[in-house]
Amino acid sequence: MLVKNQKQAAKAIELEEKHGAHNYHPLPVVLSKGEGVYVWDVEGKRYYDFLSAYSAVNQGHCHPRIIGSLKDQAEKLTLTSRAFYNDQLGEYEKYVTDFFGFDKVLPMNTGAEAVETAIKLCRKYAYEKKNIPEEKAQIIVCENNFHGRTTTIISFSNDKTAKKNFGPYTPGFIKIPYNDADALEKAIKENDHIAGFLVEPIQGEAGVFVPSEGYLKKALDICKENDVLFIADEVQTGIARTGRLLATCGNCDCADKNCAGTPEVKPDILILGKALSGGVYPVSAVFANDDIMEVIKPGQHGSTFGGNPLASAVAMEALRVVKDENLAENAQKMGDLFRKEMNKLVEESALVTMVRGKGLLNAIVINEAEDSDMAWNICLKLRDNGLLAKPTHGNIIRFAPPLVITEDQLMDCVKIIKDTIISMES
Ligand code: IF1
Repeated sequence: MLVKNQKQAAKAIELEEKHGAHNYHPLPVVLSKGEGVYVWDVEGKRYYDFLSAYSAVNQGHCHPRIIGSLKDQAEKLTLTSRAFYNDQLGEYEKYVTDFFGFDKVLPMNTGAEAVETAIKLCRKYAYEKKNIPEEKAQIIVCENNFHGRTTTIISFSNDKTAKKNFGPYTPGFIKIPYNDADALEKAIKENDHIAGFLVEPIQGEAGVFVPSEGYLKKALDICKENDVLFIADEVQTGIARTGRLLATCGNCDCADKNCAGTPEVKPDILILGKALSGGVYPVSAVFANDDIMEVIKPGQHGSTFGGNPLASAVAMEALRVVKDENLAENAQKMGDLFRKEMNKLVEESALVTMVRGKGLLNAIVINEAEDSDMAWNICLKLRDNGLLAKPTHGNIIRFAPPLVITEDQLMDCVKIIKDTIISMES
């Protein structure tokens, strides 16, 4: 049996190699089943999933309630296009705008599509409400950003791998250092026609960089003082991943200390994706209040699948699960425990120099050059020991399990990570 399954794994890899574009370099493991925090390979070996499909399966793999909503709706109506109304979209739009505290939502499919939508919305608002001269709008972004892979988005990336030979690039973006509010103020003062500031509350792909306490609030205040739209890309940090419903501010009265995110940091435009559907269907969304969203008129933006009934039904259930299972609170608690344990490893190991993160979005930094393959080799060994993770840039390994993880499961993973790394100390 084992040989047969090993052949099945080899076959799967061979087929991808032969028939698929080589736009990824996956860890050599062939998965066939997922449930909660676990995934199984074709040979029946079980792993802890410490990537969560880049924070898209926060609710755990194949959550029964979300799968149930997918099945129920799939048997009724999956797609109508927006040429006609359907009985799910309006319900969904009311549900999510109440859930996150905005007047309106523009439903899309992928995170990058939602980022592109936010850029278009910001520019249109600039031309039609702020009288910025057409085609002159500038949007400030941060160095080492990751907002997706469309041509416009990589135009303002500084990641050579993601950018090289995809030009000519879209103009209208100014890059500043991340986590530097003074640099934001300077860029706004020194440049004309600034329409917006697009920022990740935590820079995920760059290596899970958590900004200083107060940075987001200070940046928001500077935007408000200068009539610049604050655009929060929470595709990766949203939906309870960082221990709060949002890393910025959700549907709360910030005087209330139970702010769902970071008190007082209410974005003008909020971008969500990934776990908005619990990882069972591509669903993304752009939120804004009426004064901004009303600049979009019929026929000016959209997509075939945006706001389809299946996505609407799935996303509502995925969000109900986040609330009902207190996933933000669990992410906060388990994240604190994880970093506490990883800091013990930092003390014990010469290989691990630091751990950083918020909630269950964390990363460890390996004491090797960026181009060393140590982080990759550690991930191969972690795989052998039953835990799946992948390096982000070079020497940084991201750890982001589904938010349903229990304390016992987390401590089991801590042991796997510690034993693996200690075993690799030279
Ligand atoms: C890949 C990581 C990368 C995102 C933020 C928008 C998007 C993403 C903050 C676009 C997507 C994914 C893309 C995937 C790997 C993963 C990722 F940071 F999550 F690890 F690449 F940086 N904003 N992130 O993180 O959303 O269009 O993918 O739905 O492209 O390799 P998308």
